[in-house]
Amino acid sequence: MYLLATFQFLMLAISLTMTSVQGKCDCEPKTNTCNFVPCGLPGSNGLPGRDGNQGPKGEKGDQGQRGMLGPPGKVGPMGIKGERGPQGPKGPKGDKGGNQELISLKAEMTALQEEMRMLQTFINKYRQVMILSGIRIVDEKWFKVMESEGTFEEGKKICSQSGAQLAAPRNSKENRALQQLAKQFGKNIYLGMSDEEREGTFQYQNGQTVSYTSWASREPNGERKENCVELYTDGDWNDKSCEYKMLVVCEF
Ligand code: MAN
Ligand code: CA
Repeated sequence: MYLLATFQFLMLAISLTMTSVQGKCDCEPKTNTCNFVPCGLPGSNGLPGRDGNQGPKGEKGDQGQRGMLGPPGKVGPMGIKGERGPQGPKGPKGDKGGNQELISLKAEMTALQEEMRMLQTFINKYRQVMILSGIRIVDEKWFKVMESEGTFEEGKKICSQSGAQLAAPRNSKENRALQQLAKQFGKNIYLGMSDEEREGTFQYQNGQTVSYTSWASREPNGERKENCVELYTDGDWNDKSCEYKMLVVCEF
């Protein structure tokens, strides 16, 4: 700063000297002669000027130094499958022949027995509910008490409308089921048979001659007046006129 100020002072002094030598003079216009008049002492140094404008962009610098080592890259793809290895050593001795199979068969049987027990429980409950509803199952035959009572002809019609026919027991087991229904509902039942076509020969609805019977003593005795058959609540049969109103039981 001190050197700059000294330099500036010197430059100003030189400049002022030059000016006074070249033209700072009082000339006589008429004579065209000059009289040198010595100029005053140089003034004191002025205040420094304002900062100049930003200079132009510098030239491109030299290449920098090599950077530090970067982080490792991502894992590469899986390699190709290797070759099959050598055969392993011999395994331990197996169980005694058939033992394992027997154990698994026993477990399977126990599971099946449990399933059977549950199914039987289900069937028993189902049967109980059906009995209360007037349904009895004997082997593959189902007997069902219908809602309304009727004569022999009405009974036949009611059953056929349900795709069934009037119940006709073919053996003592079926007869017993019907007897239980008659007893349960307190009413006699018309059976699906008659001797209307040929007096004295009772036939099923399909025309076949009746093969199983359970006549009460001294029955049938009605001859041409009693062509239908009723089942008493004790399971015995009686030939009877077809016009009474009885419990209608169909077989499916
Ligand atoms: C009534 C009727 C007959 C039946 C006799 C039995 O008269 O039901 O069909 O044979 O009773 O005593
Ligand atoms: Ca009779």
